[in-house]
Order: sequence, then structure tokens, then C-alpha cells
Amino acid sequence: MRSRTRIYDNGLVHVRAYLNEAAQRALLGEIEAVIAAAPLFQPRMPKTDKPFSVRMTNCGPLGWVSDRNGYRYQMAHPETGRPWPDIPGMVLEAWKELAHYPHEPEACLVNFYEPSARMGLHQDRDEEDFAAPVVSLSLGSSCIFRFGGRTRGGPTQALELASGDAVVLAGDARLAYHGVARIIPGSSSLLGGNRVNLTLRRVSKPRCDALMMPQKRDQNDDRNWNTDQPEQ
Ligand SMILES: O=C(O)CCC(=O)C(=O)O
Ligand SMILES: [Mn+2]
Repeated sequence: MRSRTRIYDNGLVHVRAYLNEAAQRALLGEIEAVIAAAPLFQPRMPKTDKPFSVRMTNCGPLGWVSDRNGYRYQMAHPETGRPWPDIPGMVLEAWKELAHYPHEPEACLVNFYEPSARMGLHQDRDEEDFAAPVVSLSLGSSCIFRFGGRTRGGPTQALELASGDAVVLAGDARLAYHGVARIIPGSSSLLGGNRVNLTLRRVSKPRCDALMMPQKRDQNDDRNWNTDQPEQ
């Protein structure tokens, strides 16, 4: 049987069908509840104020937003002013299983793609701690996901992300440029042609690593215990 997990040269992990169909439907129910509490909003590009083609919302203590003042994480929804809803339990379970990182995620960005939406190549770099991976889960229509290296304009590779697939950006892949080139029509009936992607992120550097993992620390070595982190 073909393995469901592929690890690319830069460390990007793609797990096909990480969630089976029942789990995808259950997750969709959880995300509908998140959207009911924290409605989708239209992010805009800093400076130009141009709207993104995706709409988004968040769950977790922090949420990622973008408007003419810039990209940032904040504790409240930009339109309702209310705190973001909690991250659903099954999403936290996926983080525990896939992230190999000993602290909880602080933000779960929910991107909602209509069939014509896309996302330009970018790095996820608004977080303090690049030792923590970004874990993504996809639902609904498949998409062509592109990723490259850590510099803009280099070669990229394409992979198809389907409903239920997971991706982990860790190690060298953590700061890889990536984006969604297009949605594939007719690829899923789960969301009527639309696609939802969740990305789980640790935003702040954990303050308690010394207490969590004392055996991994060397008294003369002040680096983060996670040796997967590339030297800065
Ligand atoms: O939709 C995706 O698969 C990727 C989303 C993404 O890169 C992001 O939200 O930063
Ligand atoms: Mn991203």
C-alpha cells in the first residue's frame, strides 16, 4: 500500500487522508460553530487595503488578522470585538499528534476559499517561536498547494491537498514560502465547491521550557531545547 505520509526534502510533511470522512464531517460541524460565534471577515492587505480573496476567522486565545495597519495576532474579533471561540478538541488532538511540540497552539486561523479564491506565496512569520511548527488541516475542495524555499522567487513544488489532508511545516519547511495556486472544481461535495483550511500556530515563545524539559538543557547552552530549530 502507498504510504499516506510524504516527507519532502525541506521537511514539509504531507499526510493524505489524515481525517477520515466521518472525522471530516465532525470537524466541519465544529468549524461551523466557530464561524457562528466568530463570523468570517474580509482581511485586507496592509498599505494597499486590497481585499484578500479568502475570508477568514480564528479560534484560540489569539487570532491572526490583516488590515491596512498590518498583519498581527490579537485577542478579539476585528468586527464583533469579542474573544475568539475555543479551539475544538479534535483540532487540539491533531496538533498533539502531528506537531511534536510540547506546548499548545495559541491560534487557529480558519481560511474560507470560494472556488475562485487563492493565496499568494508567503511565509508564516508573525510568530515569535519558529521552533513550533505550523500544522494545517484541509476540508472540502482540493487545491494546488505550492511551496518553495526560504527566499521569494525561487523554484516551487506543487502538491494536491484534499479534504482530510494534513500538512506540517517544521524544520527547514517552517519558513518556506507557500500558497494556494487554485481550488480544483468538482473535487469534493463536503463544502459545495468551497474549501476550508485551518492552520494551527504557536504565537509566543513558551516561558517555561526549563521546567518542562530539564533533561534536555545543558547549563552552558542557552538555546531552545528543541534541536530541530535551525541555528539563527
Ligand atoms: O490554505 C492553505 O492550505 C494554506 C493557508 C496558509 O498558508 C495560511 O493561512 O497562512
Ligand atoms: Mn501560510
